[in-house]
Amino acid sequence: MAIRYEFIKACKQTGARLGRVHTPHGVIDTPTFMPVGTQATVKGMSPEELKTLGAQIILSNTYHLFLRPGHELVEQAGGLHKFMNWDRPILTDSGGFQVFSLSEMRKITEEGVQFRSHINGDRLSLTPESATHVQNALGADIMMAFDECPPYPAEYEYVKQSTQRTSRWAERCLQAHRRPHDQALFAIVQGGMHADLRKQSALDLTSLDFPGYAMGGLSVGEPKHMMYEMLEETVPLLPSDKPRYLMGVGSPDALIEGSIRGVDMFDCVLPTRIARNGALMTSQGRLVVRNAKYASDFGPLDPECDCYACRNYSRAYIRHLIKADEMFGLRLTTVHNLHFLVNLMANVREAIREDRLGDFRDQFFEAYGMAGN
Ligand code: PRF
Ligand code: ZN
Repeated sequence: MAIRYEFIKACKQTGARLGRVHTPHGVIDTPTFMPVGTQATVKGMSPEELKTLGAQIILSNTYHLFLRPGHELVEQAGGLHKFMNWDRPILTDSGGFQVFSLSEMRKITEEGVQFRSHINGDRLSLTPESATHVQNALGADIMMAFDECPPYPAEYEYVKQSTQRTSRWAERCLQAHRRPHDQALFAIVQGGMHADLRKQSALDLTSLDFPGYAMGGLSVGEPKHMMYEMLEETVPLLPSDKPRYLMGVGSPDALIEGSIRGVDMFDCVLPTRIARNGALMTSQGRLVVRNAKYASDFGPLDPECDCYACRNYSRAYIRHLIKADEMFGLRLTTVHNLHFLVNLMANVREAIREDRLGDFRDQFFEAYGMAGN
């Protein structure tokens, strides 16, 4: 087995779990947040900076690397870790999501997905087999099964057919997998917002014995309470001795609520994307540093943060950099937002250890401002 999940304890107040995932490139403390490095780089960050802020695992994308520079090239370089100089764990998403959000003229069949490259319009396809082989060439510690993420809202009958096909695809991924000894292939539970389809998906996939399970198809525009309901329906059906990953979720409130419902891993472009618009996550809630009211504010982005940006630079300076289109401004806001979420998860783990995650949630929401994000 490529990875091993070590359960440490459950929070007596909430049931959230504290654990560790052991991978070929080191240990991940869970629950964890994974910064997204879509194109084999977390935009603007060096691997050293990511380590300094405490990131233990990053995510990259099959879809993007398949299109450019090509998985053969990454393999020639010695794999993704070596290519990008990141020696800690990496997870690659399968492309089954990005192909739907980015490419044009997609056509889904039982075989896979045909689409046109969003870069040059080339006619391409991904199948469960090719997505698996591309990920084998990239060489991440954790790779994802090729799935379809149905849109929200979607007709029950469509979601049912799609979810059943995703399960058949998962089995094909498992068959095609060439490196089970050093790459863990996770299955992805789908089922839209339908509890019965989610449960069936979880049952079908858990019968196949994957080393980990993800919940996909959530955070696609549905209200948050609905996502939490779906987690409550699904997580209890997943094996307790394997990691559980909630895909594409990264708002602070959802990281806490997801942890409480038994999720171990999260990823999202949110912190890095909003950073590039000058938006920050702080202990007092969202802050848009571009706003005029910060023009002569010489305090840090977040008075409670000890990241590199907050220790050394003011809101006024960072606002100036962003308004003047200086790259350094975006690097500082990115450092801060990533630090904020990585640190939030360290606080969540500490609270689980001390059986007080419920209190932590209440205090956090009070300071962050209601539902927040
Ligand atoms: N499937 C895959 N990647 C994803 C998702 C999914 O459903 C989501 C949904 N939030 C984010 N990333 N393969
Ligand atoms: Zn900071």
